[in-house]
Amino acid sequence: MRQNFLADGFLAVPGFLNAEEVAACLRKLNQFIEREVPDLPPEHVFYENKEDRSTLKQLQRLHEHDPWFGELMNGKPRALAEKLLGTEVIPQNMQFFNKPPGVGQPTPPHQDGYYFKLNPPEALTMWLALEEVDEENGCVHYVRASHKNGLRPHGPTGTLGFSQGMTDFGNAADLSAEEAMPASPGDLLAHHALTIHRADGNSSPSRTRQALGFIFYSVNAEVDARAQEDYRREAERQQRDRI
Ligand SMILES: O=C(O)CCC(=O)C(=O)O
Repeated sequence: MRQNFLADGFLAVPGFLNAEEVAACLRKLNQFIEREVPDLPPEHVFYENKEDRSTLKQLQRLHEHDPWFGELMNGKPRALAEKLLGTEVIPQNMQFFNKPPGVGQPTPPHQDGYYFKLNPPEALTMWLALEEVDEENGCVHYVRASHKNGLRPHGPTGTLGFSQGMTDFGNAADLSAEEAMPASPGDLLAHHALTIHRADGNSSPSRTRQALGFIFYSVNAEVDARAQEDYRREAERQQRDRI
């Protein structure tokens, strides 16, 4: 698995969680969204349309808000992250990603390393499907082996939750190496911090597109605290302007 991950910059692990485990995640999430989300700090809760609670698109730092999520992250995902990166890891963020039917916006092409501000950029993100995800409701697309070519330029996107996107994405090499990653409930995707990825919006009139994200940094990666703080302030400012 580590060899494939290092060669391609991403890996798919079908059936990472079984049906019972996925059902437990969905139960817990539904309960959390109903009971806890109204009291979370606004910078941890993103809606497509703030006036419409059914358009919830992202939750941040789940592992800090509820120990159930922390335990989940520190179990199988953390063990796999250590295998793939080949080092001990620091759990950094656990997220909920949804694309609500009809209104779920595209995820702009980006490299997570641009957001992380790490040196060296040794980190990975896992993305766990909680329901059927395909081209219609906005599956993830990866650009194979793109993690080998360093960070590309990014700029503001106007997309809440993905405020920065690549400004030079879409040349012939990007497009020919791009791969759609449809997934079934319980399937896990993992990508390196430099792997280019994106997703379309949700064009289904009725299906949501719910997933969990887990971010792990290698213990060898140092955060450029100043660059990260500048970026965090800017992202919060952009979000406040929209609230
Ligand atoms: O859920 C998505 O559309 C993309 C998620 C993503 O970009 C990430 O986990 O790094």
